[in-house]
Amino acid sequence: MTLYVHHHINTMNTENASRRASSPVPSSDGMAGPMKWLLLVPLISAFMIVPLLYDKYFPKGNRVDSRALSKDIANAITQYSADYNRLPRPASVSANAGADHDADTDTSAAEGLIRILTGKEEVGEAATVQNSRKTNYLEGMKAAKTRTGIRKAEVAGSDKWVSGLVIEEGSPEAVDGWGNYFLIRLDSNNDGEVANPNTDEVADGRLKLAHRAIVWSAGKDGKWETWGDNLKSWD
Ligand SMILES: [Ca+2]
Ligand SMILES: [Ca+2]
Repeated sequence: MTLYVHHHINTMNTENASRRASSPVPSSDGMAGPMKWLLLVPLISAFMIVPLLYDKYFPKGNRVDSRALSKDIANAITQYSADYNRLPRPASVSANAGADHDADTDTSAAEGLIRILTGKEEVGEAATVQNSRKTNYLEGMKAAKTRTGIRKAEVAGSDKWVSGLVIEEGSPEAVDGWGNYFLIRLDSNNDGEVANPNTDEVADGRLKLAHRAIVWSAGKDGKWETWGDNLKSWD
């Protein structure tokens, strides 16, 4: 064994010697140290960049996405109300609601709000169609991605999609970065403001928000009541 190793080292030395001999640039053994460090630079860079990229595309990415998506939906509702001079009325908001209170809804297919905002109401619904011009107010919203992890949230959501608009079998919906539906508060009583759902902000005295519609995500923990990680369409 010792003999073999010795022989191997000898072979390497011979190879190095011949390489040095054929090299046009004079070289010395002193170069080996700095060269080794130079080779480490890309490796060290990779070790520094990979966690940054991971942060960018995973936990933090979901936060950025969810905030942007909540703003897309809030803007779509505002634009719709400017065009039609009324707010969209999702399934859980009855026809005569809104006289004295604002309404909460979400971005599930069952509520139908996203269907209205994308102009995809059924022809058979002619009498109740709310977006007769079929304007797609969510045209700029990104498409949802296929889920890869397991959804751990307590709130309702999709088992198949995350982070965007889901157009499937004519029942569009929208999900946040963790696959949960966004919650929405509409200014159904038309006084130009809604009660602030954020208990942290309410504690600071910010009771009302001057918006026709506000949209928020339950955040990474999938709980509406924990506002530390929730993502909001306002500010
Ligand atoms: Ca109101
Ligand atoms: Ca939360």
